[in-house]
Amino acid sequence: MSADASSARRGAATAALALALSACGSNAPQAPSASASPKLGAARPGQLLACGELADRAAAQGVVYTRVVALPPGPVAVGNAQMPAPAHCLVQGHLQQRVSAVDGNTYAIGFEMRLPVEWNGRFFYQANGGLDGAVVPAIGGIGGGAPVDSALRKGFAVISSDAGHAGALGPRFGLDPQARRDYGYNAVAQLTPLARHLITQAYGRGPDRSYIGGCSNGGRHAMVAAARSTGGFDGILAGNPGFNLPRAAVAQLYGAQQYAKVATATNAAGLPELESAFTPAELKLVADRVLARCDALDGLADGIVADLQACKANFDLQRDVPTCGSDVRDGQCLSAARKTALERVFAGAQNSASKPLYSSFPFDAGIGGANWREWKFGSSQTRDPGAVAYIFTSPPLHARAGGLAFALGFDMDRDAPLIDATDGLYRESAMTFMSPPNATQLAQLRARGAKMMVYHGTSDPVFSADDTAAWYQGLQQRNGGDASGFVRYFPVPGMNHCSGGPATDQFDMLGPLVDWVEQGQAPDSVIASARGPGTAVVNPELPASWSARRTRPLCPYPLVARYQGGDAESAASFACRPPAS
Ligand SMILES: [Ca+2]
Repeated sequence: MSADASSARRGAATAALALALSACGSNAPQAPSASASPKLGAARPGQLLACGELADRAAAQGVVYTRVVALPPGPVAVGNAQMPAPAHCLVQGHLQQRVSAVDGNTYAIGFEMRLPVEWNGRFFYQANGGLDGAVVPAIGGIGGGAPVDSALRKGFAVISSDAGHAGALGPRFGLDPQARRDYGYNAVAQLTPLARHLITQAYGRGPDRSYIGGCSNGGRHAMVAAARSTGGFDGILAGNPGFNLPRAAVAQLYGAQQYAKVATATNAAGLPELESAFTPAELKLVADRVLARCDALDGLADGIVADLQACKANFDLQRDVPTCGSDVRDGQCLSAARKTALERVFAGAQNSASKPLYSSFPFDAGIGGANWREWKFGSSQTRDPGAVAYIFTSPPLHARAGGLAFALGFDMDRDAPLIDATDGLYRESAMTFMSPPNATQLAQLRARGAKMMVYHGTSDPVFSADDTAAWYQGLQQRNGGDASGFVRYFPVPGMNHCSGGPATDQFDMLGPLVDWVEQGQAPDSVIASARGPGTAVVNPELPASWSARRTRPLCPYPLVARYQGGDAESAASFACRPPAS
């Protein structure tokens, strides 16, 4: 990227911010927050000095470079997408290769780093999703669905890793205690100094500013790094963060048990077919009734429930959804048993003593879609049983039958506590290695001037936006009632797990984060766009009544986007305001 292009992009970001500020009308400029933290200096651009000889220049004990190559500008394949990239140096390798004494497998922390020729002076740690296990191309996510830009294109030097295990192992890496720790927090701790070392050798100096970002498990990595103060990151971007991931996985198993009670079909193994518990029409009915009660509470019936807090007081599943007999499946009603099952899942997993095991979930407009179904009825009998059996329990429960049988046989009284347990071999519990040690204790972060932006789709089926809101409330309390001086949380109404759903799910949080860290411009809102017909990557679940390019301001919690009048498809017609009480 040329300096001119970079400057133009920054100009565009500033213009977007100005629009965002004007959208907030009389709210801006706000008084400095009680939790304001020092502003850090801006990064200075640099030039790549070396690529081919980097393997020699950056030689370090225990580090093996397997490929170092200069790449011209051009697309980089990321999954099914082609992301444009500037000329850069690609460095691939691994460190700390070892053979496990526990399972005999060979482990290493695999990584790649992409170092742009025209460097913006910044480092970005790309935290990946799922169980890790794959070195996803180091492009650097900026947040939201089908992002139109990347950290690499913005000029960051980006690192990505497999977090210490090969994907071919699936969840079985969890049998090795060190692989658990690497996945939980240690890969970030090991790779961040290596990335700084590579940057120093490549550009002649270290990064001026460092950032970490990701969604889902990547959001978890970012929050863990924030709370552990790993790596001294200046800016942290956490999307749909699974910061209580083992608890969320247990809640998934609890969900499977509830769906099984109302399933009407059986699979080849004679077990309940979870998909049959709720038809798409039945879940669409619930979403429609949520909209009927809650959509207009933000000032406009537009298919978006911006005031989720007010919705909690206005929507009642028992009252607002018609009840019918269990044999009626016309999509116009739910049986009493189905209501009970859904109510239990949304109230949150619990054990037989009614002790909460995870979090409640908010009723929202996005529960009728494919992503919601896939997580609730699919992952709860595939991914979650595997992760709980191999990675999150001490001792692991992998000797049991897996999959759906594991989910249905999981005892919420006897088995759920194993995510907090240790033994002679597994000396850190899953909650210890996977979660922030104290998620609301971010005093170090604040003191050194770091800033954090969190976003979460309120229709996320696996990590609850309620859990993130509760975390933010706790953070507020710990900071004299206002944490907005260094941490802001942006709920994304209707969005499912990191993207999709009836939502304006395309946005750039990284640009505003840099402006906050380096310019002291706190993000009073972030503009998000819909991905309707005609856009580059169409969101198939966008309601037909929406403009294909609808925009909305995402507002920092607890503020909500309230309609002020004007074009209903434009962010400029909304302002961030306190929720209705
Ligand atoms: Ca609305």
